[in-house]
Amino acid sequence: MLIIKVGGSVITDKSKYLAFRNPVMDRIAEVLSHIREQMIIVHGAGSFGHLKAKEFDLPGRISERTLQGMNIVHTDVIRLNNEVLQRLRSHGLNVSSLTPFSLFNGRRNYSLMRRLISLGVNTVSHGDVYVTRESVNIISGDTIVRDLARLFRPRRVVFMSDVDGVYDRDPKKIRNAHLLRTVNGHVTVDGVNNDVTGGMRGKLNAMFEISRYAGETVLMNGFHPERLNQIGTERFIGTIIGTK
Ligand code: IP8
Repeated sequence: MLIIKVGGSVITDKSKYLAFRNPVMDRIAEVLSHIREQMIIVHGAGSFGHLKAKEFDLPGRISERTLQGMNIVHTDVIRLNNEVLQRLRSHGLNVSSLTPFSLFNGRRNYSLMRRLISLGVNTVSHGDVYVTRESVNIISGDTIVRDLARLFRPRRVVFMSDVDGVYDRDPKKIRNAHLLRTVNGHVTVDGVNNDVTGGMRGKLNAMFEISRYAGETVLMNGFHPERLNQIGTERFIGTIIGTK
């Protein structure tokens, strides 16, 4: 089994509310359509989630405002999910989409996902909002991937992000930063950390944990989805996380 996380910063312009990158998702879908292995695809929320989540103080205790924000954000991420599904379907990928808002009643419940996986169905899920007894929570795509990796022990988990991989220094600030082909221990990430689910630092921590459950955990650039086919070869551009 393969779990693929498609970053919100890849398929949306995170600075512009509701800006879907149709051609980018289309190329990713094309590459995925050639894979003959069971797949779970999880996408982030990008500008369909993070901007309104911040504006409405999410995650937060239940209030008129957070409940209103919950509905806005959920409606928006469903719109993004529909765009993603249409791109996948146009390349012949017939997938079931599972939306956390409706699946998670207070706790993160994956029983429907388990059932569909056991039937051999390819599934899609996404970062979302959901309600617990006291609060409106946000579940990031990375947390979903971590839960699924723990449950299904996939052969490989691939994170498609907006960078080539993990660098020894921040490539957005330092010109000759080097891409690391593998990272094993703790690496310092000197990046801006301004998104509601933790930014790059949070993602790396999640990836290290995931690498304990998956045969292989990979970070690569989603703007070059064809690199997926080069994983395991000398030509591959990306980072293998927590090699065993
Ligand atoms: O983009 C965040 O998911 P992520 C979900 O995977 C929301 O971090 C609703 C902001």
